[in-house]
Amino acid sequence: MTTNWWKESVVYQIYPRSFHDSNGDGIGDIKGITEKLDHLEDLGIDVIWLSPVYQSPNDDNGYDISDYRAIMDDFGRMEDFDEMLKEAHKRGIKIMMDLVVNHTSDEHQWFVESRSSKESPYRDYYIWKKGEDGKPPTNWGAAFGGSAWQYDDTTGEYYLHLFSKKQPDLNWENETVRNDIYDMMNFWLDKGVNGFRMDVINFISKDQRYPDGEVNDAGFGDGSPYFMNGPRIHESLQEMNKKVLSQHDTITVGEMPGATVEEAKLYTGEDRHELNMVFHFEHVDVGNGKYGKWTPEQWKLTDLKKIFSRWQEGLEEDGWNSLYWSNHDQPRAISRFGNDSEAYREISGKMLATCLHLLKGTPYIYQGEEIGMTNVAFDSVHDYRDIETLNAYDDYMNGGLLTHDDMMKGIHERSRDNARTPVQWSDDRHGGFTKGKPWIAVNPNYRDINAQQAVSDPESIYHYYKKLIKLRKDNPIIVYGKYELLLKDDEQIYAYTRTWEDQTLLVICNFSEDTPKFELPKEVKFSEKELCIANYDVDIKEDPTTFTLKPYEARAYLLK
Ligand code: TEU
Ligand code: CA
Repeated sequence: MTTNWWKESVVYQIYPRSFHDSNGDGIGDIKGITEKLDHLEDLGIDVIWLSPVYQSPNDDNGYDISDYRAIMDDFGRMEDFDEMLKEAHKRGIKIMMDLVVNHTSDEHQWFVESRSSKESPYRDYYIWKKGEDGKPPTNWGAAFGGSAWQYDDTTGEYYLHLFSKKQPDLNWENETVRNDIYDMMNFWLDKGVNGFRMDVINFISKDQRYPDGEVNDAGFGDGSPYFMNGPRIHESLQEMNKKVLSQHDTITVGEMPGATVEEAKLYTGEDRHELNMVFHFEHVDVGNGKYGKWTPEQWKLTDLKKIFSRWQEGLEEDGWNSLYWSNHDQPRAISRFGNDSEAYREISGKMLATCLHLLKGTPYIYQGEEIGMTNVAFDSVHDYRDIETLNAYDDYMNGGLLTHDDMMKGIHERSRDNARTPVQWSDDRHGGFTKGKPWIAVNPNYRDINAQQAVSDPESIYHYYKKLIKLRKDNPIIVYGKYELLLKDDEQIYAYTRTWEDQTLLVICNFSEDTPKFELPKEVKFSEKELCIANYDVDIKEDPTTFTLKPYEARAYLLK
C-alpha cells in the first residue's frame, strides 16, 4: 500500500536524553516522553522522530548501539516503550525510529565476537584490514578525530570506524549482516512503529579498493569520495525497500551528508523504491570557514536561497524534500539563521518557521524550536558533553590550529550541545526538565524562555507554530504547490510563490534587522487576496504589491 501521508505530515524530533526526565536521575527518558505527549498533540504534529533509544554505552549518546532490540537502561524498559507507542498512536501521532546501521557500538555482541578471532563467524560483520608498514590501511580521518582505523591487538588487524573508535562500521558487503539488519527492522515495524530516520545511510557502501584520500591540515586523508553515496548504495536501499519497507506503510528519511540534488533524485524518486526523502546538509553548512563549522563566517541570504531553490526545483517533478533548520547535531535555528537577541528572538523565530513550513516538503521541528529556544554559551569547555565538541577542542588545541578563544567562539556558535541542553518546560529549577541534577546544564535563559510561558501566551512562537501546522492541514497548496523564487538577488528578503490549481501562495520573509521595501514582481497577478499568517499585526486591507517590511517580518498571502 502506498499513500502520501508523509508528505502531508509535520515531524517533531525528540532527543530523549534532553527531553523530559520522569524519575529525577537527570536524564530524559521514555516515560518522560509519554508524560509530554499531550503537549505534542496540542501542537498538532503528526510524527515523532525519536533519536536512538536502544541499548548503548553512550559514547555518542545512543548513536553507538550495543543491542538493537533492547531499550537503553537510562531511558527505561521495553514496557515503557510499548506504552509510549500506544499512547502516541492513541493521539494520532506516529513514531519514526532512528536506525543507526552504518556502525554499531564496539560493545555490540557482533563486534565482541568479531574482534575475538579471525576465524569468528562474525569476523566479516565488520571491516578488518591489515596495516601497511605499521601504518593504517588508508590515510582516512574519522569524523570525531584521529584515524578512521583502529589497530586491535587480539588479531593484529585494523577495523574501520568513520566516527569514534567505539563505533565500528558494519560490513554491508556481507549478506548476513544485511539480513540481520532487515530482521531487526521488521522486529520494530511488527511492534507498530511507523518508519525510520536512517543515520548516515549514504555511508554504508564503501569503495572496495579503499584508496587514500586528499590530506587536510590535520594530516588525515578525506575518505568521503570513497564512502559517501558509494558504489552499491542504491542496490542496498532497493534491497531494503523490497525486503522490509515495501511490506509496511512507512515514512523514511535518509540522513545524507554530501548528498546532492542529483543523488537525492535517485534516493527519493517514486519509481526507484528506495526512500521517501533525505536530509541534505547544504543549507546548514553555509558560512563554514577554513576549519568547517568551527570557524564560522557570515553567510549570505542569496546563498541560502540558491540552495533551497535548487532543491525545491530539483525535486519538483519527482522525489520529495525534507525541510529543517535544526536537529540534535546543529545549533538552535534562531541563533543560527535568525536573531536571538531579546528584541528579535520570537519575531525571527516565527519568520524562520514561516519560511520553512511553506516550502514544498515535509517540515521537521526540533524539540524546543516551538518555544523559541536558543544557543547556549558555556564559559568552560568542561561544561560540554558532546564527543565531537570535546575531541575537536583537543585536536585543534593540540595541533595549534586555533586559539582557545577562536575555538570557544566556534563552539558557542556551532557545537551540537547547543541543541542538547534540556527542553525548558517551566521556570522551575532546571527548567522543569528534572528534579535531580541534569546530565548537561540547562540554558540559563529558561526563566524567560520555557514551554509554560509560551503555551500561556496566545501571541507566542508556540501558538504561531500551531497556526502554521493547522494551515498546512487546511491548504493542499502548502503540500503540493509548485515553488518559484522571487527577487533572487535580494540579500534581505526571501520571497517565493507556490502555485496550485487557480491559487498562488505568496510568502515574504525579511531575514534582516532592516526595513527593506518589498515590491511584488509584475508576473504575479491576482484579483483577490487573503492574509494567511503574519508575525506582526498587519492591516488586512494593505496591498501586498508594495510595502515596507519590519525587521524579520514574515507574511503569507493566498492570491487568486
Ligand atoms: O550524524 C552524521 C554526521 O555527519 C555528523 O558527523 C554530523 O554531521 C556532525 O555532527 C555535524 O558536525 C549522525 C548523527 O546525527 C550524529 O548524532 C551521530 O553522531 C553520527 O551520525 C554518528 O552516528
Ligand atoms: Ca530519567
